[in-house]
Amino acid sequence: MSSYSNPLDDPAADPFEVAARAASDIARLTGVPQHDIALTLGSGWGKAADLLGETTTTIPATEVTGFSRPALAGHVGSLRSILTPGGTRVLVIGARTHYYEGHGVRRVVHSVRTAAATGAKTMVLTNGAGGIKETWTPGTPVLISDHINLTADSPLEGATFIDLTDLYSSRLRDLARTIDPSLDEGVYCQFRGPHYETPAEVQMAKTIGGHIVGMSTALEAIAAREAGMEVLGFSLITNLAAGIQTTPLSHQEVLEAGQAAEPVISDLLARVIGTL
Ligand code: 8IG
Repeated sequence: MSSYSNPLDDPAADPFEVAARAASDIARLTGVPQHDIALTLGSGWGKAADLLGETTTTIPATEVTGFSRPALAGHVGSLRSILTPGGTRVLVIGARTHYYEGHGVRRVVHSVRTAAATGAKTMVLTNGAGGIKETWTPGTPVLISDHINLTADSPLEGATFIDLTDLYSSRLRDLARTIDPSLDEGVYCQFRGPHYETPAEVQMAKTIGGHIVGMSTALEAIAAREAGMEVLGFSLITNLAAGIQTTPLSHQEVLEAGQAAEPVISDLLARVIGTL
């Protein structure tokens, strides 16, 4: 037995083997041997799972190998198995580990590797984020078209060269737009956080081609691609990025914008997942 409280913290551990153990925990605790789609719920998206179908099991994430306790109230630390009306099994991950928690990138992408090990072929990643495009107002959901990873880190270990072309599947984005043709899209910049950006950093992100600023998703998307999954990404713009909006950013405002948008984005997400 390992002496580490989380087996991923053992440098000698194989993260894919830990993910395989987590997937077998999920199969045992849910009675569902395989899931088809995985969905990570970010800030503002917490209620979106309720409309997907029947929740057959809810598991505290702490009962699954390798999962960390959630760092933030409002980030629900649970995994849910949902059966959609169309018969699809969706694994809902309400237990994101953020890079800024400082536990290393293996912990950040463990849920994605676990999802792949349960059999999921599609990874739907959602987040709350800051918007750079002036046309976006708080509460606007947007598709992620690509990302710029500003963490200077990678979930890939060793000489693992993975192509990231069309990482945020254009096929899945097109499908999402059949549900809501007004959905805009943008390039997501992952910053380390947990501080928000300075206005100068937001201008840098804009200059290098970014439209959305956040603290998650890019590293997870890379791991999903490595695992062979097709990725769909959504950001809920809960605030305009620093300097784009003239008032200071507050976490409370971010939560409120998420709550206000909840019914609309929940319906959107349920309908999109229904077509996958
Ligand atoms: I919600 O403005 C949310 N998350 N980096 N910047 C970054 N992350 C965020 C922001 C933001 N808003």
